[in-house]
Amino acid sequence: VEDPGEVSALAARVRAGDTRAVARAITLVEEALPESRPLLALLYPHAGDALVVGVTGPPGVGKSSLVDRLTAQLRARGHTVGVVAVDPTSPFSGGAILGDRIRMQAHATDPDVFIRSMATRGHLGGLAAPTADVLTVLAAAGKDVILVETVGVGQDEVEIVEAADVSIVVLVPGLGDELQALKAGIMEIADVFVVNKADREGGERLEAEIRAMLSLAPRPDTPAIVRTVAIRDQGTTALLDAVFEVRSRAAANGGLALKRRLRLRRQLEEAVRQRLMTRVRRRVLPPEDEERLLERLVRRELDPASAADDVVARIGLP
Ligand SMILES: Nc1nc2c(ncn2[C@@H]2O[C@H](COP(=O)(O)OP(=O)(O)OP(=O)(O)O)[C@@H](O)[C@H]2O)c(=O)[nH]1
Ligand SMILES: [Mg+2]
Repeated sequence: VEDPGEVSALAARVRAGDTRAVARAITLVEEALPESRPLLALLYPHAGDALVVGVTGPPGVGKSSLVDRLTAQLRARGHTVGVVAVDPTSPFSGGAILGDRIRMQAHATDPDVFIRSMATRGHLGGLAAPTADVLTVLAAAGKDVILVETVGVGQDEVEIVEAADVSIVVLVPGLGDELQALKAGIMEIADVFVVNKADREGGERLEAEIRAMLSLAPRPDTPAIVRTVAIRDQGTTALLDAVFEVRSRAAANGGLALKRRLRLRRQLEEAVRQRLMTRVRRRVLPPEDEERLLERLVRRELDPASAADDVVARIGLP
C-alpha cells in the first residue's frame, strides 16, 4: 500500500494530465486497490467538467470506427479526449481489438488523447462502479470529452449508458433480431441514433424502422437520427454536431443537471448498500449463517424479504 504522500503525488500528476500517472490511476481504481479510495477522493472535486458520451450498439456495427473519427474531429476542434472501450474482449468482438489498436494508432502519440480498454471479466458486481471511477480519473486529468464504447444491449450496457451525459446508439442496415432486442432497453435512453454503414443497402429503411419504434414509446424529446459511413468519415461532423446540440439543450433546460444528480443518487445508494452488506456480513451474518439462510430460501421455508427483515433486525438499528 502506498503512503498518503505517494497517493497525493499521483493525484497531482493525474491532474497535470501525465499519461503514465493516468494509466496507473486507472489500474488502481479498476482493480479497486486500497489506494484507489483516497486517490478518488482527491480527484473527485476536479472531475466535474467532462462531457461523457456513450457509444453503444450490437457487435461489429462500427462503434470503434466512429469513436476514432469522433476523436479526430474533437481534436481538430481543440478538445482533449478520453476513450474508454468497455469489454472489447467479448466473444462477439473476436479480433476487433487488433483492428482498434491499428485504427487508434494515429492518436497514440497525441498526449491529449488517452485510450483505455476495460474487460468485463472479474467484475461480478457489474461495470457501472469501475466505469464511473475511470471517468473520474479521466475527467480530473482534464479530458474535455470522454467517449465510452460498449458492445451489446445487456444490463451492463444500460448501466453504462446511464453513466453518459449523451448516449449514441449505433445501428446498421440488416440487423433484424438485434434491432428488436434494442426496443426493450437502450431505445428509451438514446439521445442520438446513428445509422452507420450507410454505404450499404437499407439505410433508409432502418431509419424508418427507428422512427416507427420511437413513435411506439413516446418520449418528451425527439432523438436525432444521423446517417454515417465511418470508414469514409461521412456524416461524422453531423454526428458530433448532434452530440453537442443534445448537450447544449440538456444544459439549458436542466436535463443534464438532473441526469447527473440522479446518477450520483444511484452511486450513493449503491455505495451505501455495499458498505452495509459488508458490515452485516462481518457482524451478524458469518458465511455459515448466510449459507444456512440460503438453504432455507432454497427449501422455501422462508422468503427473501422476510429473511432480509430478520438479518436487518440483528444489527439492531433503531
Ligand atoms: N462498409 C462499411 N464498413 C464499416 C463502416 N464502419 C465500420 N465498418 C467496418 O465494420 C467492421 C467493424 O467495425 P468496428 O468499428 O470494429 O465495429 P465495432 O462496433 O467497434 O465492433 P465491436 O467492438 O467488435 O462490437 C470493420 O471491418 C470496419 O472497417 C461503414 O460505415 N461502412
Ligand atoms: Mg469496437
